[in-house]
Amino acid sequence: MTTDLLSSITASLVDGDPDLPVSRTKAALRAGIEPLAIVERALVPGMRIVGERFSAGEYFLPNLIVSANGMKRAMAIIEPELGARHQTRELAGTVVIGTVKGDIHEIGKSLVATMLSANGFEVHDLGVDVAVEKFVSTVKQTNATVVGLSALLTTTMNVQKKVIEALAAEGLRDRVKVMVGGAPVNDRWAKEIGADGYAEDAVGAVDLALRLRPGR
Ligand code: B1M
Repeated sequence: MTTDLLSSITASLVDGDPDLPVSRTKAALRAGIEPLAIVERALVPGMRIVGERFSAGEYFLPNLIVSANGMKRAMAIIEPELGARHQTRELAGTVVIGTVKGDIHEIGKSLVATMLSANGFEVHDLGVDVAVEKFVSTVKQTNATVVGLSALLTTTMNVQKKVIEALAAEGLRDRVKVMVGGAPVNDRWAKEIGADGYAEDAVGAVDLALRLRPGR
């Protein structure tokens, strides 16, 4: 039954149904399926298929928008459940996160932010299309020890480098670790721009943020 429910969530996202991703996500939670399993085994694979079809010219921008809205609405139901499972944990650290300037892709970054906060981090989520200066000023204000930069476009990856340069210019580079992620980003890019680490997905981002804590 678990597999059937998860597959039906994936199918509803791929089909672009406006309501089924939400109602089936609720049904899966009611059936006792772990929220993280719903994200990783149903919602993320659904968005991956939508992206592949878009790349292949089978889907168009409106398809992306409808599916992304379905995913966002389903995530709004899952996020409190993810958080509730870690209510009592000690603060693991402070993270400033956002999608870089010129890039409005929100879902992956928000998932990373949710997972970090569910794992005990205080998270300052700056949203999308975030200016370089905003990352710098928020790191200063919050005394964050980790900054997370998401980029989904090859054209905006370079802004990750600009943020790292701006942090260095402000003398903050020694006290803040930088982690980068997003579909076009990889370990090699992270090294090339002087980031402290790259994570492929939200679970990896939590592991990385834990490893990047001061004194580790
Ligand atoms: Co856009 N888009 N999009 N899009 N979109 C991609 C990224 C694309 C790969 C689609 C394609 O062509 N196959 C392509 C980029 C090509 C490239 O540059 N290489 C693309 C394009 C071209 C565009 C536009 C330019 C389209 C246009 O207008 N012609 C435009 C750009 C707008 C802009 O940003 N300025 C655009 C617009 C949009 C929508 C607005 C319609 C919508 C976003 C809605 C929203 O976010 N509210 C959208 C969507 C939905 C996608 C795809 C289909 C799905 C993205 C997504 O949400 N995935 C995407 C195709 C794809 O990625 N396969 C695509 C699900 C999400 C859970 O995964 O975001 O990868 P992801 O996040 C993962 C990991 O990457 C990682 O963990 C997350 C969880 O596992 N991760 C991190 C992410 N950030 C991290 C940070 C970390 C660590 C890990 O540390 C800090």
